[in-house]
Amino acid sequence: MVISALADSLLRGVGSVTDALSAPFSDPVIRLGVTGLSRAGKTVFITSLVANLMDRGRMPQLVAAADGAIRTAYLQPQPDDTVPRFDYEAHLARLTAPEPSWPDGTSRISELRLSLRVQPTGFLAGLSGLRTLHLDIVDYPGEWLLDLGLLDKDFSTWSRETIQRLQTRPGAADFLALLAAIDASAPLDEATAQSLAASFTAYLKSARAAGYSDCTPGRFLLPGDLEGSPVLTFAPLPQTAKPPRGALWRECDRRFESYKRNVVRPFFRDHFARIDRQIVLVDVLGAIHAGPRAVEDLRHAMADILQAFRPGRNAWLTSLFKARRVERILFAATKADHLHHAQHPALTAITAALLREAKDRADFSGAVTQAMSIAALRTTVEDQISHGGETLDVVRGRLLSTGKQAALYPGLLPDDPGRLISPARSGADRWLDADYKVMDFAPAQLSLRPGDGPPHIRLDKAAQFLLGDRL
Ligand SMILES: Nc1nc2c(ncn2[C@@H]2O[C@H](COP(=O)(O)OP(=O)(O)OP(=O)(O)O)[C@@H](O)[C@H]2O)c(=O)[nH]1
Ligand SMILES: [Mg+2]
Repeated sequence: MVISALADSLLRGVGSVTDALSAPFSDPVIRLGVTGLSRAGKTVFITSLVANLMDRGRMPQLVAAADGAIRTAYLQPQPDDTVPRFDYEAHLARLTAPEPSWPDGTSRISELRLSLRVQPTGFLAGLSGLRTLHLDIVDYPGEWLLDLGLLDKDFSTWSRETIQRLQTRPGAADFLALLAAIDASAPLDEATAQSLAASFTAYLKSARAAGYSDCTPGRFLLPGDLEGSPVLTFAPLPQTAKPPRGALWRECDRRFESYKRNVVRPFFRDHFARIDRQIVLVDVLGAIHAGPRAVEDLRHAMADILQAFRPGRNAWLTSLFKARRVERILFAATKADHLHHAQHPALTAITAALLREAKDRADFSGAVTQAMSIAALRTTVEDQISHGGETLDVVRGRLLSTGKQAALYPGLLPDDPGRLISPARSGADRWLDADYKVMDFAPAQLSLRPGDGPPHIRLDKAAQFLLGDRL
């Protein structure tokens, strides 16, 4: 407790001293951040990545796996004692069970250390011996990055903007009605604060279910251990002239500030600022399926999320990063196994275009970035069927709902991303010239050969981009 009262900068200072002291005796570490909005595919990605780094038979595009430089990979206790461990074994067991199933949603940060024993090959082979590299993988919700935007706002600005946004969003009617019925300058009554917070949370949930991505404060949707605490018991309120002491408005203002200080800042300080490499998983296909509004909202949410990777914008974040920065950022469209590979380049182009504006505004302080389409766990096989005299490229898999095999033709993605992004920007309600489908497939039953990890699409290429240069 005393420590958390110290200034952020002081804390960072202490951290770097211990890092420096232990550096000569410790092996190199890469901290890989894995993020994305809810259901983007983080848990499946980490599980499959770790399994495929331990059994590297399906990783030909990861050079150090293909040429045998990685000798072994094994799990070790992670360095951070207070962060929950990523439950790799349980997730893998579910995905590879005789009746495989998807992992449950995750609402908090977790971490796993995978250590790699590497023998340099080629020119350096004779000169150096086996060395160890630790890969610390950190799984955290992308929604938490959106909270960075709250740090610049005071309660009245945040309230005004949020209430304005609510007017056009589905599921906000109840909360707006409740707001209309209360007096924000009346003395705080905890039951009122609770019902406002509950109603506001219900709205955030329905906005998210309707495909909206920008649903801050992030912990309202993913409370973890904070559920029910005062720091999550507030809601945006209309500005009132000079709310008296003890008024509901004052107390919500105080809790909003407390949320920033006790929830948002510690996450950025203790976790985010220590990341070296980052993968941002994006369910682009899901948004396209949900329609133009969801695509537009995803574009905005991504731009907001990416602010966090441009610390120059925020003085406080800059002071945390000091000379450090995130070196590589991969933007990966997930669940590419819903598409025949002929359409993967179009999906990658749409992903890059969605991020374009955010990327153009700054270069992420020099980080190397790339867009890619991947499937961490491939659930389908490709096929062609003839339909009305046409040959269609389809994928086949087992439906999650019925367990039956089905063929999916998700629609033809345009080669020019502008054909989706322009109507989304101009506020169209639905796609004019096409219809896009997704189906929920169950994980396929696997019979893995010794040495092979779970099947995937381009996980090896993603790993090469994220870590290849350090192996
Ligand atoms: N077909 C296919 N579906 C996937 C893949 N990865 C994830 N999914 C689907 O996406 C859902 C969410 O995946 P998770 O890995 O749990 O996503 P998450 O980002 O960890 O989700 P939260 O923990 O809720 O934030 C899964 O239940 C699957 O239905 C993939 O590689 N292929
Ligand atoms: Mg998860």
